[in-house]
Amino acid sequence: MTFPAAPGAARQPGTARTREAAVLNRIDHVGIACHDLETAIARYESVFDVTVASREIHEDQGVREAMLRLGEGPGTSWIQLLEPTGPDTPVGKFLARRGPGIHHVGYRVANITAALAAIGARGVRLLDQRPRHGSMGASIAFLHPADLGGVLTELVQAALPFTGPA
Ligand code: KFV
Ligand code: CO
Repeated sequence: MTFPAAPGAARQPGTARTREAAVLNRIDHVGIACHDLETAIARYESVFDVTVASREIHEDQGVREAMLRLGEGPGTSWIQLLEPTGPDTPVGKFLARRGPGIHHVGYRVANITAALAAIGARGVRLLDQRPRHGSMGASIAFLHPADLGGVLTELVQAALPFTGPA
């Protein structure tokens, strides 16, 4: 079903434009906290026959991470293995409190700036007011887990839209 947008209504919660902006297109990745990245990679590779497509360090987020590819083409999604760079980081604190396991879910959006505005207008606390640099050139932003059923939620706008064959 489509909702015609009223003129000038783009910034009001509940309008067609904000509904569109807040759409989560699919799961981009599941972030999994681990104590040792190389050990976790070896385990996932040997159990699932997945391969690492990218390894990066994000000093601003306090993580070393690896992206393991699931599938091909426009439906590709990822397992993101996360090792903290120190104890006083989001993943370091999470590991100390809960141990290894699912740390966050990343959802793909078409326009992260519009999505943040729309979702913020619905009362969800934005941990990032503006997008920041994420894995593989993506723009990312986090939403507070306390407003989303205890799930730390990441919005992901991919670096480039997929243009290859389906
Ligand atoms: N999931 C659910 N709840 C969580 C959580 C998580 N991952 N981390 C912390 N909490 C809960 C925690 O259990 C506690 O709840 C409360 O948040 C405060 O925890 O009910 P409780 O007991 O009060 P603290 O004090 O340990 O943590 P705090 O300093 O408040 O920070 C929590 C939070 C979510 C605000 C922080 O971790 C954050 O800003 N995270 C966003 C950034 C991030 O996690 N970066 C690492 C991934 S980088 C990534 O994915 C990249 C680069 N990428 O491209 O995909
Ligand atoms: Co992530």
